[in-house]
Amino acid sequence: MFWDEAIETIKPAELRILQEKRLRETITRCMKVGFYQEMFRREGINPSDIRTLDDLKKIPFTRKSDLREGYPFGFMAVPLQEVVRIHTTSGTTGKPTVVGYTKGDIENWSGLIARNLTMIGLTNQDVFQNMVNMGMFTGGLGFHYGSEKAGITTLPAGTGNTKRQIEMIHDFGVTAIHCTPSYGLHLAEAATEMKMDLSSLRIGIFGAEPWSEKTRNELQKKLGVEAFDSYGMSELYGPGVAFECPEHKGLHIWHDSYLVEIIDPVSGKTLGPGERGELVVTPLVKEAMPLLRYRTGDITMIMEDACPCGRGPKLARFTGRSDDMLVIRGINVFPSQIEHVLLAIPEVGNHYMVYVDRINHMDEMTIEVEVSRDNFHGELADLKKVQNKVIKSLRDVLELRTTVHLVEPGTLPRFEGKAKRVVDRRGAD
Ligand code: DLL
Repeated sequence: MFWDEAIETIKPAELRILQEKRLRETITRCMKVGFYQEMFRREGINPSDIRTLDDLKKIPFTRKSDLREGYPFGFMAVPLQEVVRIHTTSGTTGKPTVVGYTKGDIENWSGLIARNLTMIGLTNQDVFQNMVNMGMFTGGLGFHYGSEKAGITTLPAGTGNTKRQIEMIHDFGVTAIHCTPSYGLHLAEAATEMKMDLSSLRIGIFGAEPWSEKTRNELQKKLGVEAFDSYGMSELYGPGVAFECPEHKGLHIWHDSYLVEIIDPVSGKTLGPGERGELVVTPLVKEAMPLLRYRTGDITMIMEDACPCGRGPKLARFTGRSDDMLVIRGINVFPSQIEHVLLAIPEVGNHYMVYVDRINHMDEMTIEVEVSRDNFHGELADLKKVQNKVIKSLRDVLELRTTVHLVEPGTLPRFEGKAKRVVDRRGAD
């Protein structure tokens, strides 16, 4: 069992001492990274100037776009021989963001997930089906290692083949599942169609994309589970950063491992508890890829009320992003990546529109792109090869199936001001 009472209910004064000690260790690790050496030099900061939590404000933010500069291994604070795992996630252009883990990181990360799973009541009596991608995405292996560490019987089911997933839940008496909320709804519908009894289920963990209370109610009713919200991001290890406890009012973040700030995304000014803004995190135990004041782009707030469970301050449910990143079926997509792909294909022009819809509970992305004038000879039907090329190139970069419609030159909207090429029609849900 992974209920670490001493750490999970640590008193604020003791927590501060621990955080400051770990902050200083993090600074030492960051000084092995060229980006931070250069930042400290530019800002005139001496590593020994950062001793307390108040000193943190002296350090500028780190952004996802900074990580791009270091592609692939520029942000590693240890030699590659000490990196035992690499995951990647979408970056703001064609290149992914690379995240590395030492053995110690894998221990820390799986320990945090084991704590979360224990917090929501999973034990070695449970059978857990992990229905997210087991590859470069952090969600699959992250939960897998955490749940094994907590002694839970774990099925690394991965994604796809919904019929087989449902049969496994039924045949193996699965008690807990993990997937994106949209896949959870899809699964529920498929189970109803198959007339399969999933009454062994009691807990559902849903995350990797924003979801609402309405979706929670639907998931709970249709799957017969208690639904828990799980938040994370690859740069901060992956899933397991913040997690709901059985109170279901906000997400606990482990303050011994993550230093949390909320800022106004425009001015960068620090906001207090109860004020909604962008989450900025300084991970305190990351070894291979330490980060300082990392701007997550995710909008939330620190909640004012203490939680009856005794654990530290919570984050409110995430309500959106401060940038233009889209989350499609749990996969992060930046509109700039789409543009990058289209501009590299000479047969299509640089006018395009992106539509995001939710069809049968699943996110669907449709891209309309104009054929370039040189390639249009009166019949779109002749351009099937071009259409397939666009679909394939998008899939290679985004790792996502998309629908592509080629349209005649000059038919898509032109913008005078800032182009608004992305239309998200998924609504509040
Ligand atoms: O999505 C890690 C994860 C895996 C979390 C499985 C939970 C479950 P990334 O692919 O790097 O990592 O995407 C991180 O997804 O910055 C948010 O914008 C969004 N996101 C993740 N969880 C939630 C959530 C994983 N519970 C990005 N609510 C983040 C809202 C979420 N948005």
